[in-house]
Amino acid sequence: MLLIGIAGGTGSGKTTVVNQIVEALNPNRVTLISQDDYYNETSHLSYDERCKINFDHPSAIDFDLLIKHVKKLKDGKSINKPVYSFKNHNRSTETVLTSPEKVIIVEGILVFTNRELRKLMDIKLFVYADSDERLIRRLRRDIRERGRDFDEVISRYQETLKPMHDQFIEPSKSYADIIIPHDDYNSVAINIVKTVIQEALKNEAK
Ligand code: UZR
Ligand code: MG
Repeated sequence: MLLIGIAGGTGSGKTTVVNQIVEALNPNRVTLISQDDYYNETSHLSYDERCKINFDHPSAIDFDLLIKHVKKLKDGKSINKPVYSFKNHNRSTETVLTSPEKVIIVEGILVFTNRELRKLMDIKLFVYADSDERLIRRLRRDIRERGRDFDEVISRYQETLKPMHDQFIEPSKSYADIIIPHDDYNSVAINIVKTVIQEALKNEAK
């Protein structure tokens, strides 16, 4: 079993890279774990209080549960994966029964900031894009898909996203085995990554 960690700032293109890897590994199946589903359970807070949470700080993530689940998957056991609702800023009541495949991907902005989680990863990829590109993508996505308005996205960016990115996410790049520049579709880098993963799977099978 191979555990791949994928980090990178918001809007860097993590989801695109993940999809390309999943496609490239076809017909091998991949178990995908997103850090977003592991935000702390905050049902005891009101909606307004939840809106004030700093979602870009490592303390917003339930790393204990995330690590527990990753270890379980590595042991070949299934997990009940939490499901996060961006609309309510909270974990929803449902979970998804998730089984371990040969390749497990853990993706999220902060997944390299936790040492214990890092140590579980066999391959670490960091997706890199310039901050203006990321802000544009973030604006588009949050307005179109996550029900936010322009001012809300901009003030979040200035108040928490950018400072947290500079403090925690950007420095975690140094833990990466491979940095993927993703200002545009990068098929060369994806092919390299695909080869690295297939080699690792072959070595495992020996
Ligand atoms: P990606 N996030 C929200 O917008 N709302 C939430 O309830 C929880 C998280 C954001 C979070 C982070 N920051 O920048 C982003 N904020 O989701 C991470 N504010 O997701 O890697 O897909 O951009
Ligand atoms: Mg994403």
